[in-house]
Amino acid sequence: MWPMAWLILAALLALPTLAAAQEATLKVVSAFPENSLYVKRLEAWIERVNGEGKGVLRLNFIGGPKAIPTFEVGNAVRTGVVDIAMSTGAFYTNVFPESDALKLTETPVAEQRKSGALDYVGRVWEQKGNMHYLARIVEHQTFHLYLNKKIDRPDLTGLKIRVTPVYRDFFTALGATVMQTAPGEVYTALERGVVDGYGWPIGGIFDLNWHERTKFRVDPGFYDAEVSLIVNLDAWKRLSAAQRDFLTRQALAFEGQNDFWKKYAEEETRRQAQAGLQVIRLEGAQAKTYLDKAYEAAWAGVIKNSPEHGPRLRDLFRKR
Ligand code: 173
Repeated sequence: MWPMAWLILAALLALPTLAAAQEATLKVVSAFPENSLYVKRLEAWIERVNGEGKGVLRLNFIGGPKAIPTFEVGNAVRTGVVDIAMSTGAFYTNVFPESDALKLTETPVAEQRKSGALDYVGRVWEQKGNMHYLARIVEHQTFHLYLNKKIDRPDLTGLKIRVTPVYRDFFTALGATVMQTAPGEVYTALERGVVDGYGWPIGGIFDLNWHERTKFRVDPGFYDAEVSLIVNLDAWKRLSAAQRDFLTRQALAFEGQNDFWKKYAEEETRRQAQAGLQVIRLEGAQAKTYLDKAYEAAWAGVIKNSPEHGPRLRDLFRKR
């Protein structure tokens, strides 16, 4: 009887520690500003995950670029300063240059999962970034050039344009002088007239009031905006199989909502027109030159920076 009582007592004493060990808490940051729609959707997702994950997993949202500056988020994930980030490849080319290639996918992420493209991505992210690639939570958003000076052909000579690695090679190939800033610095750059325009997806220019300082949008759009969840690989491996499974299912459910972005693209196009933004529409041969240059310049950049993975990624990302 007594040994049994001791056993029960020992089990009761161990309970809190066991429970604590069972529920993992992961620190999450965003490379995008807190007032962006990306972050609002992230926070809603985190709330759902925490509701359903009681006793299994807890996500603790630390914040946006005020917590970790946009272009340092990738290294924070690589080294484990944070466990999870919502970011885009262009923001962590300082960790490994292949990251920026995700903008060049020509098929939806659901197809990339079936074709094996995302398995390849996963291996590169693990080996070169010490990251587990969890899910793509933004797609169906073409990038655009927004301007305050009018152009009538695909030539940006004499214009200064705000970029990230997403647009750098393309806008440079069109003759622009480029200046890199995080999203959080775009408004001030426009306000001070430091730049004549900027690159951004079709959706989101109202989030930080850039529409107040924008006259034109150039069509057609190019590439496909990518925002993803990436996890520090050591933190990922520390999770139990059940925790990894739970997080994967939650992230895939989030990714499964990406059709939202199709409707959002239409809404934002309308909203821009209502706000008085004028469209500079390149057509026919000019549109073709513009788009060909966009893809040629970007792939040349990716392949130059990664002769090892660049050509394979181009092959895997192509529409079949
Ligand atoms: O900051 C940017 O213009 C950028 O690179 C980006 C990438 C994905 C989504 C939105 C913006």
